[in-house]
Amino acid sequence: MKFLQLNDGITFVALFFQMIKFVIQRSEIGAGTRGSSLGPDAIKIAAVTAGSSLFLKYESELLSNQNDCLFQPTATENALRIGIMEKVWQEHADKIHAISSEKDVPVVISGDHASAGATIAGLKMAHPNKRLGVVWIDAHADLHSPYTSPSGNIHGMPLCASIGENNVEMQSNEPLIVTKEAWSHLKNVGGISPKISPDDLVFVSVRDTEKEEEHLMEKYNIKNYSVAETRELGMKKVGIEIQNKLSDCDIIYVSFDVDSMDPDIVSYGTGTPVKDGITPAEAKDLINELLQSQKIVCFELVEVNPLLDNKGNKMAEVALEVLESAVNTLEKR
Ligand SMILES: [Mn+2]
Repeated sequence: MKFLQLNDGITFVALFFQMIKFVIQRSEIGAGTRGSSLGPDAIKIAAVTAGSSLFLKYESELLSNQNDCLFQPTATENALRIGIMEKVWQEHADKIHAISSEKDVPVVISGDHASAGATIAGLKMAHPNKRLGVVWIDAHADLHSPYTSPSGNIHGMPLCASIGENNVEMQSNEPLIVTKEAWSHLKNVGGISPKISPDDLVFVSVRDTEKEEEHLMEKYNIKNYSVAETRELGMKKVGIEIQNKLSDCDIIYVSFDVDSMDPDIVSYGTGTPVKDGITPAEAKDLINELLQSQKIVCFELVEVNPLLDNKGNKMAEVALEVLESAVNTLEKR
């Protein structure tokens, strides 16, 4: 039950149990290319231009960020700015925890995809005894750790943090002690690790992986619906299959990286574009199919980077369409 405060001060009791709340995360310190911190604002500008009331209709919580640390050099080359990322994740996870504990549904709009590790932490903090499934719609598997990452960019590591995996079998780096300690803290945000089982993780549209990540995908037999397979089955069937696969999960989080989409169809307005992705229509169809389920406790959209857009603000405009359609589906459940 919700008590809503109207502008004129009248309070009334709303007869519904869940409310959608936007969470705006402008952190971009997990990315290797600059500009994704502007993604959430680019989406809001797209909403103004389109005359969309999306951001009027729902409350927004704006998280603080540590992006000024980008002016400083970082010593932890295998996990860049990981000490500062701890602060970012803690605040983000606490916010998701608070919203999800109220049984509200956070719809998170983030800069870089590192944020998803904190979203998963917050959901697990809110629901420690529930089995959490994750649908990861992305060109990338984000299954690196400081022990394997070639770039040190933490936006490639959120899933290893969530499954509590270092992947030392494929170790190529020797992280500093300070890096190892901070990594351990990231894995343990909320005091629960691992937060998800690799059995409860499904990929869609992943098509740019490194051997270290492929090792984990094979080791844990993590299903990836390739773009070709989604075309063969159709997104409705893919959505149903994913729900069946995650049928033992109590709650499900859907994480949508806009680079899952084809940059030649949408635009290059994202940090690490990869050709031959899904179309915006396919993304909407899949997300709508998944979000009809009452098990969905959170939806996140990440990695819009207007500084890289070759078509004006196109990526943010398409992201807005996906977001509006996702929120509509959540409303109708
Ligand atoms: Mn990606």
